[in-house]
Amino acid sequence: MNIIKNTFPTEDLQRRDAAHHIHPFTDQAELAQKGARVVTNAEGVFVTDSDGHKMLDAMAGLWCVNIGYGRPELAEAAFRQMNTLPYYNTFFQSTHMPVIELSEKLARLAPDGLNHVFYASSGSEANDTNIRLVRQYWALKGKPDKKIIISRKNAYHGSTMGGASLGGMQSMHEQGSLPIADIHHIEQPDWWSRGGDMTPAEFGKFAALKLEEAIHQYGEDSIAAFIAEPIQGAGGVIVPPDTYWPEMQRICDSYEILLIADEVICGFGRTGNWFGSQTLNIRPDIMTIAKGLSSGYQPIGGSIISDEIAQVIGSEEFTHGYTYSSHPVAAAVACENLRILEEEAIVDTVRNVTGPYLKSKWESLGDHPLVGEAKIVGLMGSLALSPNKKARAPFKVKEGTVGVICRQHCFNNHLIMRAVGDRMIISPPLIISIDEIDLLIDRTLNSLDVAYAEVKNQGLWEAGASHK
Ligand code: PXG
Repeated sequence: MNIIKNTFPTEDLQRRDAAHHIHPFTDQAELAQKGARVVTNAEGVFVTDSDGHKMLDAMAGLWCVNIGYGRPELAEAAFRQMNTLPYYNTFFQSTHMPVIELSEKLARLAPDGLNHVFYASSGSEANDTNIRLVRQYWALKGKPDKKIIISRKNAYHGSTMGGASLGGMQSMHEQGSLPIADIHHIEQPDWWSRGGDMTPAEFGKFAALKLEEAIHQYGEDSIAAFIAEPIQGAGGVIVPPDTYWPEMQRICDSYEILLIADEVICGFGRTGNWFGSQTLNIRPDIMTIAKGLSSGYQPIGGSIISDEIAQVIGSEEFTHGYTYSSHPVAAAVACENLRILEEEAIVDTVRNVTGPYLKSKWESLGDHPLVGEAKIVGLMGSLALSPNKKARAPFKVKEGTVGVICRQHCFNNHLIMRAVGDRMIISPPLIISIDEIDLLIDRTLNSLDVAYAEVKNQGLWEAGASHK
């Protein structure tokens, strides 16, 4: 069998990588100097690098390896499918077994009324589908001017032209003349850094009302949809105040605006329910899915759409599709992944056992002197690092400096955690055990302690302008 094994010295691999491989979201020159971490294998919640370091992966890869690494059932499902039908498309009135089975499963697991799936190979592609889909939906209903999509600042919806436009990341918009036309961004429900003197409840409502203001500004007849992650992930695991989503739902219901819940991170158990929309009581018309759908073992994403939208869209040819929409191997692997999630009651365990256990430990990290706030829902959490928690103050030094220091100490402690600015975030595999949660918390505490000492030693313990 042709398996690519590591038999080379790490520096050699790093040099070859730097010579020919362009990494996503990476400063290539800096990486070429430092050398990439070469990951060679993984099992459960641990990944191992070419120097033999075994690290607890508190990010589940990129928020996706929900059932953990190393499940042979998924490899076998791919092998079986490749031997039976490695590829066929579902254009031109064809279909195949894996996609029939997967669509049926998704319709059963999704909230009531969402029973139809259009497939892609990623979350970005699925969100591109959504842009065309909602505009075509309104055109078919005789309202071709309903084209604008409202999103939020600091949202992440992908890297394609459409996905990055829906996203609210300024650094992404600056490259490639984005956003594309008719996409606008409103306030995000980030009380910690944007709530000023308001209580979280007041700010939640204030941020939600920005949608109503946008509707009045652009006109109900111009707005096709509102898109949002139930809980913002890549933006820093921003958990909205409790008052936010009920108000958002009311606004979407009162005006004729489709609600797209981007479940790429929140879906498939991450928040303790199958979908984040269920945890946050959201009733979407469309859900974007990817990542946990196959636990990252195969690239697959899609849009789960309501009966109403499916009926309207189905009245004419929808001139949209990717070569790998409904890929049979990806669909077979996703089916097997969903079988494991269901049969092993992994989502229930997150809701009733590991989620509550991690929550109590995680929230106690809020008492650490380096931590301003500790937030967590299910198995996605964040720590806002701050030199003055009462004032909710950021550090005076450039945003992200302290986050990078903390992240480096996490790596030194064999813990993979992300830093988004000065927020530390986690999203571990959903199969993490109680003992592994203890290890995660231990390593986090050690990393915070050393990071705190280093921040003080470097003279960085100084507050910038308060967020209050
Ligand atoms: N929507 C959401 C909510 C996401 O988090 C996408 C769409 C795009 O999915 P694809 O499969 O096209 O990547 C995502 C992806 C990070 C990071 O640094 C997050 C994502 C992707 C890459 C990096 O946190 N989320």
